Amino acid sequence: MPRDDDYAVSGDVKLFDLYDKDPELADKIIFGRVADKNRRGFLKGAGLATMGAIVGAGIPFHANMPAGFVPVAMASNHDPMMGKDAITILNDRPVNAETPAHMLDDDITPTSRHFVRNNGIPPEDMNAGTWEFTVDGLVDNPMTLSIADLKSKFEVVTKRLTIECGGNGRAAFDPPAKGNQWTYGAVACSEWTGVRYADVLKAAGVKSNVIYTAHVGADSHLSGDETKLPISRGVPIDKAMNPNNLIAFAQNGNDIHPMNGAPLRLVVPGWPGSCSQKWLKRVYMRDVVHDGPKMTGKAYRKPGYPVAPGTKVPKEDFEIIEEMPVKSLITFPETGVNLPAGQDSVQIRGHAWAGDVEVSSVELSIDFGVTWIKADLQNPVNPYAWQRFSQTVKFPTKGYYEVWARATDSRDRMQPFAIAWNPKGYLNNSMHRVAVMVA
Ligand SMILES: Nc1nc2c(c(=O)[nH]1)N[C@H]1C(S)=C(S)[C@@H](COP(=O)(O)O)O[C@H]1N2
Ligand SMILES: [Mo]
Repeated sequence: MPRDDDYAVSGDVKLFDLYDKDPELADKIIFGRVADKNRRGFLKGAGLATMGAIVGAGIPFHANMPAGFVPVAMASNHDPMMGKDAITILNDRPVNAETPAHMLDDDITPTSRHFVRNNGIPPEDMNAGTWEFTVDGLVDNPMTLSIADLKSKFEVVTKRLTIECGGNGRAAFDPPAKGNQWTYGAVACSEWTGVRYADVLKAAGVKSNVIYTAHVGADSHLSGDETKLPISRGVPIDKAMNPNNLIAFAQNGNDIHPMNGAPLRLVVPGWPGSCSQKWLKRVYMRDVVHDGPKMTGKAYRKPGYPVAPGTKVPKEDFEIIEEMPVKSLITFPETGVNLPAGQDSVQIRGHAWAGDVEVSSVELSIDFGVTWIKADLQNPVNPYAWQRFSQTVKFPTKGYYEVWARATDSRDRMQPFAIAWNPKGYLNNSMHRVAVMVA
């Protein structure tokens, strides 16, 4: 049994370290006692003083804090940044890297800040000049095309498209879910140039019995087994025919980055990033739901009904994840910011997006969700581009605050405060919170 002083409480206490080692003791240190899950304002006396010491300031709205609440200031533990423009490397074989929220402030995500999610080993040959791409399966005119053919035969279009990994936000799952422990940064909105997936499918003549697509990339399986694909996903033919999906050969006006699928990739926005096959070599049309690697079992699936955290769910109750849920991200200020003395207001900025539809409003709270302030929200520049929100908020006194953001989509679905837990850790669209210290 560790003793209390094994956990020196200081400004650098990290939420995860503390909770990993001994959650009950952590609760005791943070909250003074095990949290009463049902009421607000339980925090007083020593607990409040301890929490204030950890976040480094008094907490003006502490009476509004939900029971069992852990200030976000304690949870920001980005590793030293390296690699692709200082984004956070989660894994190097396969390569997985996410971008801290405050580095996603641009309307168009620079290539150097586009997250990377690889399931296998990228191909060595990414030569755009010799690349061949095939459309076959249940089509009238199977075709093999070079990138030059794609450019000459089809209309070339440029669109800003949001790609988000289905597992973005998994790190917050409790109990934890296996897989990349993405925090917030497995999302990006780059500008992609290519031809419409739908135009190519129409030219190939999709047969009337087709219900699903199948996508194949040139990356290889981690095991080295050449007969295995690391991932091959597909989408229902109706989704494939959406005119916003691209077969892209350029990212932000240049060649696609090698880690983002050079020289050719699918971009199927609004659905899990896994639908956007990188290093695209082939798509084939099927009269059954595609059953490639990571389509079956529990991959990119969740139970068809809500489950309590930790529930074991039978495999047959898992359903393929389709549209991604409404979400927002605060990209300015960076969490943990100290406002200089004399400054009591700041312009909050970020982006919001919503699967196949638009975001209709974004609201901010600085008092732990008791009151909400409507943010200015821009229209998307094109369907599936994320939408800029901004609003200046004024803090009534000095102390520790959290800014919370919640978006609502055009179907009136709103981001929740809590995670809708599922066994594989997908679709966490709980509100983003950033810590702000007012001096
Ligand atoms: N060929 C191939 N395509 C792929 C993957 C992959 O491992 N191989 N990963 C998928 C997943 S899970 C996601 S979230 C997106 C990520 O795209 P990015 O790495 O360009 O950000 O690519 C998808 N396309
Ligand atoms: Mo993903």
